[in-house]
Amino acid sequence: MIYKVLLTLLVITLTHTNCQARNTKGSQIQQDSIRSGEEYLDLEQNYLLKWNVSLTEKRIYFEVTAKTTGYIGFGISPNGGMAGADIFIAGAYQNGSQYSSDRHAEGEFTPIIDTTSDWVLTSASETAPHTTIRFNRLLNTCDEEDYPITDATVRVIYAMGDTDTLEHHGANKGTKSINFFLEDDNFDPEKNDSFDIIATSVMPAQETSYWCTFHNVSAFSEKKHVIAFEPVLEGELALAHTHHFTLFKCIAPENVNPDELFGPVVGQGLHCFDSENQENFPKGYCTTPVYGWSKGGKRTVFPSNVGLPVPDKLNENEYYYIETHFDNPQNLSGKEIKSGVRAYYINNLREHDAGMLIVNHDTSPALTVPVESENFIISGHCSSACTEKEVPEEGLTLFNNLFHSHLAGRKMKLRHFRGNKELPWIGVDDHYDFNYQQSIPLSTYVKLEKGDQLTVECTYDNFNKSENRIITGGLSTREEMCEAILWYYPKREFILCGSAQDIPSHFAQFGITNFTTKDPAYPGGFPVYDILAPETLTGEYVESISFKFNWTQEFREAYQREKSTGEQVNYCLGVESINEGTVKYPENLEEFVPENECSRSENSGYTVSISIAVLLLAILQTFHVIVST
Ligand SMILES: *[C@@H]1O[C@H](CO)[C@@H](O)[C@H](O)[C@H]1NC(C)=O
Ligand SMILES: *[C@@H]1O[C@H](CO)[C@@H](O)[C@H](O)[C@H]1NC(C)=O
Ligand SMILES: *[C@@H]1O[C@H](CO)[C@@H](O)[C@H](O)[C@H]1NC(C)=O
Ligand SMILES: *[C@@H]1O[C@H](CO)[C@@H](O)[C@H](O)[C@H]1NC(C)=O
Ligand SMILES: *[C@@H]1O[C@H](CO)[C@@H](O)[C@H](O)[C@H]1NC(C)=O
Ligand SMILES: *[C@@H]1O[C@H](CO)[C@@H](O)[C@H](O)[C@H]1NC(C)=O
Ligand SMILES: *[C@@H]1O[C@H](CO)[C@@H](O)[C@H](O)[C@H]1NC(C)=O
Ligand SMILES: CC(=O)N[C@H]1CO[C@H](CO)[C@@H](O)[C@@H]1O
Repeated sequence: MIYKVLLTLLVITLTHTNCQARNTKGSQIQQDSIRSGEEYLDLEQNYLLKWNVSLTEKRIYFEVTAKTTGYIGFGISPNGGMAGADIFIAGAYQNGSQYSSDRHAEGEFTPIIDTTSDWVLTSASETAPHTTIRFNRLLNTCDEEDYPITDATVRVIYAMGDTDTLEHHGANKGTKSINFFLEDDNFDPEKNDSFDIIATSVMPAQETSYWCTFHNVSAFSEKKHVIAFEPVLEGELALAHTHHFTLFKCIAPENVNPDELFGPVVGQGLHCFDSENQENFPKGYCTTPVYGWSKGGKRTVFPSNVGLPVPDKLNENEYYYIETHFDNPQNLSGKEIKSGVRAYYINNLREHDAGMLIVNHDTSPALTVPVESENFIISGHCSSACTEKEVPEEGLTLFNNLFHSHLAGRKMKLRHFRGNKELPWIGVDDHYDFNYQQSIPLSTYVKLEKGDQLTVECTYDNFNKSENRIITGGLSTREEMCEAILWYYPKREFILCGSAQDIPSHFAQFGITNFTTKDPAYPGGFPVYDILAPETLTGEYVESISFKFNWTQEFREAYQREKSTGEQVNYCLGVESINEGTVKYPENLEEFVPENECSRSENSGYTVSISIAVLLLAILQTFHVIVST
């Protein structure tokens, strides 16, 4: 009898322990929703992929309809190629029977069948000229031959066979970046009112331009909640040349009529950073970022308890400012582009108002990526001193993140520290794709408390080895940025928090003892730095440090240490702006180690130490049961 009680309790406690183990995310709040979407993987629209993710089942369901009566290949790859890809091949024979195999590829040749099969085919049917297959997989199968699917961007690869025999698929293959966790499927744009903030601009005839436009949104007589933002890019020109844009809100100073201040410039545009025209445009009042979109991005839908409050003041027109980055490598002129944002709003207000915070490393020469470097890490910190002042007692809930870097960006990570303890990463993207930047709903919301530190880590490859130049912080896509743009609630005036080495200290590392600045090289660029001393390095900073400086192995190592773990100057833009003090990683850091779901399941759910704890608990509880009965 006692054994039976013990056994029952053991089972109960074991289940209980497992539940707790899954909730080791500490201050995070588990979201229980289904993400789904559908996309053609090819331009010809011959391969349609649909998916849905169940966070509770930790499983992803796929359906592919492809214009083939041969096999359908689907895979997830580290970089878009075959090597290292996790591949599923399936189809239906003419006699109706179906086939499938879980495979992986070691190169550009027929993928090898996995030792264990983790993809499940639920149906395959063929109606010429199409085949439809349905299949699913655990997000993390714990099979080393499979690729774990996370809430980061993945590169999917696809192929369509001419026949059911697995032979070379010719041109019928390709790759696309997708984030399977994006869309919240309970949003129906048809059912909501919206307002547009859309610019019609003539794209400047230069390779890179930041074009800024002013916009007017009609007064609302009562408060609304914006619950989704959707990019509007009309036509192929807009899609091809709009690299990214940021929507800012314009706020007039007190006692100034916004209609008088901003009204005259509505509908007009200018080079955002062109020093000549600035005084005619009141953009200094348009500094609150509201929404960020980048190439490849989709609609951003808010969680069901949050909305972005509009307007700031009832019965007053609101003014916005869009900073659009156009890519125009062919220097096309006279091309009119219509791009901007459609905001969907509701009248029945939700529980919370939303705000936006940028955590970054400053965009300056202090962000210098060495020549011929791979996996070079730059860290930008949002200091504990800053959150101590700007985060309210009850904390802030972070629910959405957009990573932003340029062409050399390879990996991005947003880390979270409380004291010397590191909490789970807020965002990780090990396959960062410049052409696919997007506000991503966090699958687990994160509580930011007073005194917490956030650190954004950006990993770069200075890929253009033939050119052999350093890459510095800057606005063009060939220069770099390092940013995490976060949505949170409840809203505060807390908008920017980051760090960088100050310029003289940064320069001192190269032995630079005297320098000067001159005007930007292009409209909107940053000032150009000229080195005056020492004599061996005189000349423009990028030229000298690329070609005159001796990048010895020893220097590289010391420089990397400084850029990732060294002390930096912090800045903080909130209610009480602070720009003093230094910041780096916490001392005696206890690093976060992600839970290894796999080692756990291999040991059928518990380890020796858990078993002992469970046994002790069970004995204690049995004792308690016996005593109390
Ligand atoms: C997800 O896909 C599976 C398989 O197609 C389907 O059974 C399930 O109902 C879907 N779930 C939702 C919420 O769409
Ligand atoms: C259907 O066709 C395939 C390929 O020709 C064959 O391998 C399989 O045995 C057939 N199945 C049935 C049920 O006839
Ligand atoms: C780009 O085009 C503009 C206007 O057509 C011209 O003034 C400019 O010199 C061109 N620049 C380059 C780099 O070709
Ligand atoms: C902004 O929009 C409102 C309402 O449509 C209008 O009354 C006002 O004149 C507009 N202002 C400008 C400068 O266009
Ligand atoms: C690499 O550098 C060369 C030489 O300056 C340049 O022509 C080329 O456009 C660069 N490639 C990329 C991808 O930036
Ligand atoms: C830096 O160089 C300028 C120009 O040569 C010179 O006037 C100045 O004294 C120098 N400053 C220092 C600190 O050496
Ligand atoms: C760079 O430094 C290394 C190690 O000190 C030295 O061997 C090499 O000659 C130097 N190269 C140049 C171009 O000065
Ligand atoms: C005002 C309005 O129509 N709101 C709708 C917006 O869309 C959501 C989700 O689709 C609906 O639940 C609302 O009723």
